[in-house]
Amino acid sequence: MKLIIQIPCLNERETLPETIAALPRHIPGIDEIEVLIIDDGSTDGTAERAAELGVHHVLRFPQNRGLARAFTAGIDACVKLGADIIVNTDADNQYEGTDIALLVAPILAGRAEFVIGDRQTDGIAHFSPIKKLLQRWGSGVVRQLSATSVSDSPSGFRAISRRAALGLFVHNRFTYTLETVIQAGRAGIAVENVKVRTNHKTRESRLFKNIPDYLKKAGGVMFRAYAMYRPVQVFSRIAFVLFAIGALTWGRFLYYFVTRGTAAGKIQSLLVGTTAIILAFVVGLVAMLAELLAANRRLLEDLLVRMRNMESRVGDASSRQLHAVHTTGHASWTADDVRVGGPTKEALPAPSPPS
Ligand SMILES: Nc1nc2c(ncn2[C@@H]2O[C@H](COP(=O)(O)OP(=O)(O)O)[C@@H](O)[C@H]2O)c(=O)[nH]1
Ligand SMILES: [Mg+2]
Repeated sequence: MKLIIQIPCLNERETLPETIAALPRHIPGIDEIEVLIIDDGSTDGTAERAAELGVHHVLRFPQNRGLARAFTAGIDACVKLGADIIVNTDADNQYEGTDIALLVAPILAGRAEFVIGDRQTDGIAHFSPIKKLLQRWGSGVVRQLSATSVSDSPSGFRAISRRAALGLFVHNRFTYTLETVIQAGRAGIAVENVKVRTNHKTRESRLFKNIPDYLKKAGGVMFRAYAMYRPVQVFSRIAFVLFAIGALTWGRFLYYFVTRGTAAGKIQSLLVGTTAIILAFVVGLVAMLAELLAANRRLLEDLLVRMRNMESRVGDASSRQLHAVHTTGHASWTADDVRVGGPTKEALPAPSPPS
């Protein structure tokens, strides 16, 4: 059983040493642990620092492509590198590294394929009350949209089985966290929550400037993801509302026409009602088209899953080249290493100051 811990990074040279040092070198039930860094166009030498720190693989983008793309490229690389389980964590040592053992436990036990670390945001001292409220409300909305019981959907601390990873697709550029939960839930993947610990804040978030910025981006992502996975529900509800408006305004017109015998002064109702009913039919047609497109998307996704699976089994050199994964040559961390005093935390090079 091989675990690859992937860490998306944007200029994380400073915090990477403590993040790597905190990762577990051995977990019961796991034979091999490797670390993959996704360096998304960092300009502070993150990739070089990572190699010095003993990470096993570095995937480097020459320029910034954003976290969502880095996450999916990392997942793709991990599958090709033979991961049975992939754990995603932050480079700012936000999550307690030893809790990775808790995250992978439900997958090892065969209960779940997608495990989300619940940061228990209500207890985090540096989160403002409004941020806590929004986290709670946002997770509630994602629970509804995904039909799962996920308690902390924006958490980036996750464990994903190889099978679930093969079927993950992220279409937005801002964040993978919400869309992957909605997708996993709708695809019938078993999702589980695990309570995890978080560390002190090392710096401000690189992803969102402030709460309105987060709401704007996350709201759009959630709506698009839901519309993509449940198109008929979204568009037929819109069509129903339009039809109801049309029926009411038409009813108003008819009422006056029948009781007063004249349509004078009620022509606007007639116009609004007719327009709303026509729009309802158009949106109804859009719902049918969206469902046809969704059927096509499901077929394409099925093909992609098979292709990813095949690619990961074909000789790995070419596929690694395709994704520019540089393998550093450091040996995997195994249970034997720990017994013979191999690359334990203490053996890692001490963090050096940034140049
Ligand atoms: N690949 C990539 N990683 C990023 C980018 N922005 C942030 N990250 C990484 O994503 C992780 C989460 O970012 P962070 O600032 O901690 O966000 P927060 O935990 O939501 O406050 C960290 O490991 C960052 O280095 C980006 O544009 N590309
Ligand atoms: Mg973070």
